[in-house]
Amino acid sequence: MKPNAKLFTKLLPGLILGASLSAQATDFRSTDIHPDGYPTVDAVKFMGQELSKLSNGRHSIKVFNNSALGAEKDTIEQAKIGAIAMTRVNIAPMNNICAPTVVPTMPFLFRSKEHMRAVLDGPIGEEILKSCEAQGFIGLAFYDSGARSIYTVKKPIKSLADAKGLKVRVQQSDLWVSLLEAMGANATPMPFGEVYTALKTGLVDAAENNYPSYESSRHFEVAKYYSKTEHSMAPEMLLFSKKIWDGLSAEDQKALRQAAKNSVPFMRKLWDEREEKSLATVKAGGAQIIEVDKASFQAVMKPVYDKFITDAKLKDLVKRIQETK
Ligand code: GTR
Repeated sequence: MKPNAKLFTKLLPGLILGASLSAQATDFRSTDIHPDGYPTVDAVKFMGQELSKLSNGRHSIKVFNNSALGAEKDTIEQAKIGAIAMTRVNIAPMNNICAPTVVPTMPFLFRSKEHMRAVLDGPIGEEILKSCEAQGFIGLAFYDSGARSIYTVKKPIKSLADAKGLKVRVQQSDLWVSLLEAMGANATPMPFGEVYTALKTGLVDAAENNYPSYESSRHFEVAKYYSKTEHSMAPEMLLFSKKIWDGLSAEDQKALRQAAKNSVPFMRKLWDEREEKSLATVKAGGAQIIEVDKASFQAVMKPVYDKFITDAKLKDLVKRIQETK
């Protein structure tokens, strides 16, 4: 069977389900690119248990992780057409689809984990989640994704000058291309699943991510220099298919929203533990953690803001985030 035909057969029950959900019991299908035990995967499983409780055992969630249904760009498409109910993705692949999602991705915007959480838990987070509805997605929650930093194969980055000319893998988002270009690097967008080989074969010189992804993907085995640029705290998102959502009762929609909400503190606890554990694992595996002149990176980000924070609404969001204590 051709890969596409195979994927279609896997998705077919979802398509049929998507058409006539209403009152019956449903095992909602959700996707993730990460392996078993990764905080996002376990948090969505927990959300499923919460949903089951809140719906008196009628509904549950089945997680297809490990990229079983494709890369994040693909699963976003699948959710849009109602072939799957939910997808857990980083906010980055939504940047080209839903403009307000660029805001929490912006370089050096959040001052700390606490600042990021305060913003995303409040009205600003709600507004950004809601803004994806017009594009066919119900934004249910944000999850943590830590701070992203650059890691290199050959030589460490210590200040901005070291990033010049480096081929750096980025997520599939125009904003991410501009962000790395602002540092003087050559940005190469590609799905996460291809990055290990790209680093190993020299197709790229570097990538960027948080500690848990650097560790779980084993990228630290091929790119040993992890330079703490901490250039973005782009969060994770839980997106539900509006196509399926619109066929659910108000009561079921409420249960889904509540279950997603309940999974956030659970996820954060897993996340905080995993960040520490991953850091220890990569260090033990030979990775070097390098302090950088962060200000030199921060200083060149104005063109990225000029290019992406274009209208009054986006400017206001940035301003309100900066003003959030
Ligand atoms: C991870 C994130 C994934 C994906 C990946 C990437 O930190 O959890 O959703 O965005 O990074 O770099 O593609």
